[in-house]
Amino acid sequence: MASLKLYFDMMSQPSRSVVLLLKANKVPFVPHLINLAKGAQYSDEEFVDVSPTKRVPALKDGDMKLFESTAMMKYICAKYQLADHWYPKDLEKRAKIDEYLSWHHTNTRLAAVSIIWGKLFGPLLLGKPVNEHKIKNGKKQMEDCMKIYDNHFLKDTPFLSSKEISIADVLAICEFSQLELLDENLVELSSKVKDWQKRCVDYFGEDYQQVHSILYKMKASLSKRPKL
Ligand SMILES: N[C@@H](CCC(=O)N[C@@H](CS)C(=O)NCC(=O)O)C(=O)O
Repeated sequence: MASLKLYFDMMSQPSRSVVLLLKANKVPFVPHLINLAKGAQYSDEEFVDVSPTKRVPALKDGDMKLFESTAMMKYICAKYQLADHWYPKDLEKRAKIDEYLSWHHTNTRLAAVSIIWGKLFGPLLLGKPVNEHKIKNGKKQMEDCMKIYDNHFLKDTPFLSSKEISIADVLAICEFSQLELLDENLVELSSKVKDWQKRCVDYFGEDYQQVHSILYKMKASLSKRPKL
């Protein structure tokens, strides 16, 4: 039996990142679903013991417990000796991947989360009205992010600050995919970002589709509802 146990919900962007990395590298793991919509992050005692923040993803490997998707992906790269491009050993290359990983949380993720909660999850899950202020701020931040992607992370490279795909790309594409739940014209991605996104999706092929199947199902059911 696999030693690695992963606690996740596929509706969670960082959860999808970790699952995608594991699947793409055929690393076996024991899945433990945490249904956030049902509050399992609070009620599942085994999970709460592993993740003191009560957030997914989290993992357990023997006695080792870990939360935070980026820490987990780095651990998986080292423990399972994944191909170097995922998280290069070369100091400079690694620093550039770390640069994206650090930037991601307060930029791409913050912008995407503001938009998605303002427009969709707030009304749908919490019964709140659409929050135009949140959406406006998120869109502005996403526009700023596009400039950094175009002029920095994707300036001269097909993947984020790298000639080859890495855990930075995994983290980023699983955040952008959440925006697919929204109307297509709500968030404007730059053409460079769209091309990079397609490159990543093509790279992962069936694994990407599998990891996102729950999102596609939700998108299909949302399309049958009156627009918010
Ligand atoms: N920085 C964390 C973010 C984890 C996170 O925000 N997880 C969300 C789902 S995407 C969660 O578990 N939320 C549950 C809650 O807030 O109750 C990571 O990258 O792992």
